Amino acid sequence: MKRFWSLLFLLVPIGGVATFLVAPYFNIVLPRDVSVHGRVIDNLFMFILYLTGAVFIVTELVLFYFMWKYDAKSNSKPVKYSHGSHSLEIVWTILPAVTLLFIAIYQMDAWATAKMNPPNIKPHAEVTGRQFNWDFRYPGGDDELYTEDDIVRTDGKLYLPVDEDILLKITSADVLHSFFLPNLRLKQDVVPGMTQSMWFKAKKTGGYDIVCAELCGWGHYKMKGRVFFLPREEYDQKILEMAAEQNTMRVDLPDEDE
Ligand SMILES: [Cu+2]
Repeated sequence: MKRFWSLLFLLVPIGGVATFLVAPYFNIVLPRDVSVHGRVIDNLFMFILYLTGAVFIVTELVLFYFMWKYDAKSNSKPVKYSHGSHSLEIVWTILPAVTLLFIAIYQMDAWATAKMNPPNIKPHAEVTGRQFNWDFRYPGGDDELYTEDDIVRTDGKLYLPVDEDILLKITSADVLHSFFLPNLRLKQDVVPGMTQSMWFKAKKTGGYDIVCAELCGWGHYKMKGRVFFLPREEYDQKILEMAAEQNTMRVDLPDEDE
C-alpha cells in the first residue's frame, strides 16, 4: 500500500484527460452551433478550456510528485518548516493576474457583439418567462408590440426568420428565469421589473431547444420550449396563420402605467 495516495491522486489528471478525449465518441460535446456569432464564443470557450486544462494537468502532476517524494512511509525524518519565498509569491501572483487580464481583453469584442450593440430594428417578439412557461408576444401586422393586433402564444413555440437579424425583448412575470438558447450560444437572465434585449442571427433552419437556466421553482425542469427558424416566406405564412387563430381570442394588453 506504499505510495497508494500518490497513485490515487495521479488518477485525477489521467481520468480528466481521458474523459475529455473520449467525450466526442459519446456525443458529449457542445450542441450544434446555428448562429452567426457562435463560433467566436466557441473559440473563446475552447481557448479557456485548453488554458485551464494545461494548468490543471501541471498542478496535478506537481501534486503527485510531492506526494510521491514525501510519502510518510518512506520519509521518517521530521518535517522542516520554511518561511516561504518572496520571489515565488510574486511570480504566482503576477502570472494569474496577467493571464486573467489577457482573457479580459481578448474577449471584449465577443462580449460587445453579443451584449452591447443591438441591431437597430424593431423587436420580432417579446419573451415572457413565467412559472413555468415561456410566453411569446408577436407584434402582428403593424410591427408594433402592445397593440390590438398582437399575437400571444403560450404553447412554448417561438417562430423566427432565418438569416436575418433578430431582436427579442425579454421580461419576467414572476421570478428570476434565464432564457437560454444553447444552439445560439446565448443566455440572458430574466429579471422581474426589467425589460432586456437579446439579439442574434441564425444561419440554419430547423427547431432548437429553449431552456430555462435559472432554478425558478418546482417546475423549473419543464420550463422548456422550441425556437423554429423558418425561411422568410414560411415565416410570414406562419405569422398570418397565428394571427388568424388569434382573431378568435382577445389579446390582453399590459396596463398603461406599467
Ligand atoms: Cu425557470
